[in-house]
Amino acid sequence: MTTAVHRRTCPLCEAMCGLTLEVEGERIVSVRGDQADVFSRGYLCPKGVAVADVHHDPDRLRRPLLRRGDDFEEVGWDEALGEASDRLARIQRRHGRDAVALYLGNPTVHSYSASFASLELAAALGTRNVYSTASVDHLPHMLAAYHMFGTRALLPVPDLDRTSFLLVLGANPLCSNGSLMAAPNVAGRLRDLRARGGRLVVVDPRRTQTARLADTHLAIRPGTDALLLLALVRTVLEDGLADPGPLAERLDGLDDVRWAAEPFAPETVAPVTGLDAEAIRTLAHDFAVAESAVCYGRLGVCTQRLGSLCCWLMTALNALTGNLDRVGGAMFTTPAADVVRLASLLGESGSFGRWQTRVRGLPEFSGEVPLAALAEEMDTPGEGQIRGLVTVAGNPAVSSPNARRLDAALESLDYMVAIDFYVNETTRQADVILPGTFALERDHYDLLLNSLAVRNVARYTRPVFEPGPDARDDARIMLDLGVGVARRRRAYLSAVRAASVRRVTPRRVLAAAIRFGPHGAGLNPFGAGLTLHRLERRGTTIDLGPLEPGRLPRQLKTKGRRIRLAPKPLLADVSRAEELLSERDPDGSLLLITGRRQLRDNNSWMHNFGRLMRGRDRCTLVVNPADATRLGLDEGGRAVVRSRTGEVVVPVEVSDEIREGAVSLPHGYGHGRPGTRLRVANAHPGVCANDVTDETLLDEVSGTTRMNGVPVDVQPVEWEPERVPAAMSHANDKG
Ligand SMILES: Nc1nc2c(c(=O)[nH]1)N[C@H]1C(S)=C(S)[C@@H](COP(=O)(O)OP(=O)(O)OC[C@H]3O[C@@H](n4cnc5c(=O)[nH]c(N)nc54)[C@H](O)[C@@H]3O)O[C@H]1N2
Ligand SMILES: Nc1nc2c(c(=O)[nH]1)N[C@H]1C(S)=C(S)[C@@H](COP(=O)(O)OP(=O)(O)OC[C@H]3O[C@@H](n4cnc5c(=O)[nH]c(N)nc54)[C@H](O)[C@@H]3O)O[C@H]1N2
Ligand code: SF4
Ligand SMILES: [Mo]
Repeated sequence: MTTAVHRRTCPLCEAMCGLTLEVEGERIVSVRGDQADVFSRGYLCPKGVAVADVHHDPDRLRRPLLRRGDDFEEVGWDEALGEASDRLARIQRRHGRDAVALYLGNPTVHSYSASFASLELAAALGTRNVYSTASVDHLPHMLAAYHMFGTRALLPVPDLDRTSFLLVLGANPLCSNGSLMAAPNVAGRLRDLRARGGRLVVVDPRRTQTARLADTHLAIRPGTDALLLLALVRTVLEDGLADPGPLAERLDGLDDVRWAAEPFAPETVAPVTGLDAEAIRTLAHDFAVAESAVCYGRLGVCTQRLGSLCCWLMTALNALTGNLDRVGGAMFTTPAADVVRLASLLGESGSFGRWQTRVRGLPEFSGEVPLAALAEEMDTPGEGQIRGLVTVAGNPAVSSPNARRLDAALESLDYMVAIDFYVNETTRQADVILPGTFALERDHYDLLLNSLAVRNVARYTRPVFEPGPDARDDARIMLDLGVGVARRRRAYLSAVRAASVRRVTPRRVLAAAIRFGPHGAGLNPFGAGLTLHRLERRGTTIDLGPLEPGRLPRQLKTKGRRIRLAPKPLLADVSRAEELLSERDPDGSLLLITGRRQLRDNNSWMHNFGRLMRGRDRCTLVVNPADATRLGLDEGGRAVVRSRTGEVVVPVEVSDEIREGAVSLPHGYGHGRPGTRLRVANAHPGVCANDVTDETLLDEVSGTTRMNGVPVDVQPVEWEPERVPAAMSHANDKG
């Protein structure tokens, strides 16, 4: 049989590595890193190879499933979509539009067409109950950008390849491969940083793989990063180290920042953060005097009690030290399809607090409300209660806080539609499952991720496999469903809108965005500029050069193109940081952190492949030796972790890589639930970290859940045959 070679981008994480796939007939026989890719240069991680496993997975659904009693039956698309549209429209007619909720999961971001279509589906449903993973992920970053720059789409990216000082808070890019910082082979890039004399400082309660590469590791107490950042800002201002450079004339609110940071001297924050005052001062000085420097942070500082303050202060620190929008600092991309402009044209630059959730009054952000509210909106009776749900590429029964409550609430829904290709912990509860094609059967362009990359790159690829006649992609499914529900609700305007997008197709929107983008050909057919057609003919990654300084002013969406260095809603939250100053944990108390990405995991959905699941159990509780001794925990023994919301029983790993007072669980496990069809994953169930996270613990400003810094109680478990299975599986609490 002849072997065809296909080259395309890995769709699994933000790094966008180039892959070379060898295909014989319908089979992928090998996956390698593409040596010729100008961005990834041959790098790939173990998950990259597993794209073949997803593609060929016998557990992956290819046809719609309709619930029949306790089981599912395969049906045709028309029947499945017809029933789904009927039932959702009926709920909306009877109980109002908000009675149907939409949940958008993480993989939506990796498909440009699904990203467009999800906006249309939300518009067609016309519900205020839109949820996504943003509020357990990067919402604080977007909120800070919205308040400071006037658009949530303008997210700074660390200039990883040129900086001389990288300060990382609460991120482990060696395992996550970088987030809001698309960069294949982060380890290589960080080694390059060290080799050119640059410095790396990592702030993390755990000595992560990234921390091990660093010059300095500061093992901070969970949830106190805002105090550290305020102390850094204060020191920079107090010691005359502030020098915002060319942006100085655009900065508003410098005095407010000075005033806000005043109470946070390094000596004051030291005992609460668990860091040394002198180390904080040194860090502030080194950062400020470095030739270039950038402060970067991810989940550990987003999904924690003062996440929004952290995201604001990181950008403020970069701005004050002259490192915003300049080479080696926090920069802005010039992607082929300009997402900032596109967002503005589509009316998606952002909004805040236009409405509140029904039960707890949590604020809307850019058309969505916090995931922490989803369960209560479903299980609290009354007008406006959610009775129907559409999930798209998401697994909220594992990924949302207090996941058990959500799991139970799913069961109480009148109707649930899942656009997904697995019967997993969430979709097992659906009434209809609509499986879109996997990435290799779709065309691919990294619309969103290109705007967050450490270099300007662009690539468009055709599908590796032509989808079969009976296959549909996610975008088409969402648009069909949107049209179907809107029509049946007699919301003809919405129906016409969704139908016209379906007619135009996301591909044409993308083509226009590229043609009229910063590198585009515009209307000149003879120019050398980019068009989608030219990108398609190339097929490989095109390098559009390093990030350019001076991008910010033109892109600001604030009045008068000013930078709000001290936005009021964030400034007001400094009072919470002050409260934290006087807070002392009782002796022996423990805080759980659940940001522990590992190279062979991908959130909850890639545990179904033998090659990624070999080796020892990765779902363990990491405990500091001092805490282990105090609690009587042994390496390899089991512990029960309890919080307000629930408990899990998990193997213990004793290690001084974690600081005292913190314990760590990875997120994304908790398989083995009845009714799921995940042969390999179910043999490696692990426990669901979100069985013990708490939907009432938030970053209050944004409504983002505090997935890191959850108070827990930990005890050893002696072998008790009855209780262990009860605590470890959901078999007993679900019929
Ligand atoms: N291999 C792999 N890669 C992935 C994913 C995956 O599941 N697996 N998921 C992708 C997704 S969806 C995302 S959003 C990104 C996330 O990317 P990252 O944020 O880089 O990944 P995490 O492992 O969650 O890192 C969070 C770090 O924060 C630390 N931390 C916890 N609490 C605190 C705190 O209070 N303060 C500080 N300073 N640190 C704290 C944790 O110890 C952990 O090291 O990764 C993406 N890449
Ligand atoms: N405790 C704790 N909780 C967390 C986190 C944490 O660090 N700690 N991290 C949070 C973060 S950053 C994130 S992003 C979320 C992730 O939360 P989710 O997005 O809800 O969960 P995933 O595990 O990414 O599940 C992705 C789903 O999409 C399906 N899927 C994969 N590819 C496709 C596709 O192409 N089309 C369709 N239709 N479906 C597809 C998979 O089958 C799976 O059901 O979890 C969050 N939850
Ligand atoms: S780092 Fe791994 S999962 Fe991420 S894009 Fe590269 S190969 Fe794919
Ligand atoms: Mo994420």
